[in-house]
Amino acid sequence: RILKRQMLCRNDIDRLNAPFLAIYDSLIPAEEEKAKQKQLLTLLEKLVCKEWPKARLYLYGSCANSFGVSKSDIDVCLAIEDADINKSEILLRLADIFQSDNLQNVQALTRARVPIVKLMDPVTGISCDICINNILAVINTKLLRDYAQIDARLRQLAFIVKHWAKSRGVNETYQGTLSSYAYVLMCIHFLQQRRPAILPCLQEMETTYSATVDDIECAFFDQVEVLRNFGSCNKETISQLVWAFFNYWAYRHDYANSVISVRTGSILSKHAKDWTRRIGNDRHLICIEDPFQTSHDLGRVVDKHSIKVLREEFERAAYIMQYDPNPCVKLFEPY
Ligand code: 3AT
Ligand code: MG
Repeated sequence: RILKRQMLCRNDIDRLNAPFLAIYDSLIPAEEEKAKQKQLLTLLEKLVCKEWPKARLYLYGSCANSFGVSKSDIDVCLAIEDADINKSEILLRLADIFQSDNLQNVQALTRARVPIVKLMDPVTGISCDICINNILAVINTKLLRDYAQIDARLRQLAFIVKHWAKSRGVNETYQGTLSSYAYVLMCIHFLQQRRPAILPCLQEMETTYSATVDDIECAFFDQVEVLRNFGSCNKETISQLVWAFFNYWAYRHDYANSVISVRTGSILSKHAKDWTRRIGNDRHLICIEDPFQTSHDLGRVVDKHSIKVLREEFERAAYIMQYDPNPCVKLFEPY
């Protein structure tokens, strides 16, 4: 009888596959939008190279890691070797250059945690943030993009989780909730942990790509074409995975002792990382290890108040997945 009941549940949950996939499809950016992003990048490259012929521009973040929904802003990194000039001067010079070329809303934020120039291109309507020499972000963008190519369920799950987080107001680092980057890492880790695993751990495999940035060695397996069948023994569907993801973060994750680590494809202990107490502003109430800057906890923005908000949202989502007659609507209801 128990088996029959489990099968019934499975059927119930699988009824949600089509609506979840429809939501996913509706969020994917159109080719036309991708083309506009390229067009803007080409324009910026042309302007930047006039001033610094050896400089390069890289797209990073969601416009390049394949986890970007439509109508997102783009993140650009200017890689420039000239060590003599300081970042603020470069940003101010960039702002001048862009302003003279009729780009709009140009603003140099030289005092921000990550200093940037912001602008809006009136031709494509795209807004853009440009930072300087944030090469680790370019590399973590590649890692995420490579993971996305291994199993289609990662991109589907991450789109749904990001959409849920934005709708529910828990994708705001300045309010103590998590960044999109952190949510994508949570999805990758979750799929590494399924049995059979849906994703491998690229940083534990043979090195086919490596780069050293600020003394940090970034090495991983990036020939992901050969891993296209990696997760095929696991037949879980998107709705089962969404259910299990929220159930994990609502009831199964050990917030007191565990750190999730995409780098090792496993759970580490807070104790081993010495993340057991508050140091400065790092409270370590939910611990997500950055795959390259391993001393960096992406959960460090979370405080005593926002951890409660976050956990209640995970519980709400788990409850809806289990009991609500119409989870695909209720899950994303604005808060
Ligand atoms: P959105 O679609 O814009 O919400 P995104 O993937 O662009 O998502 P963010 O805007 O949060 O994500 O961040 C842009 C990129 O910057 C993503 C990642 O490559 C890098 N990044 C963000 N936060 C961190 C961090 N704390 N440590 C290292 N890299 C980070
Ligand atoms: Mg972004």
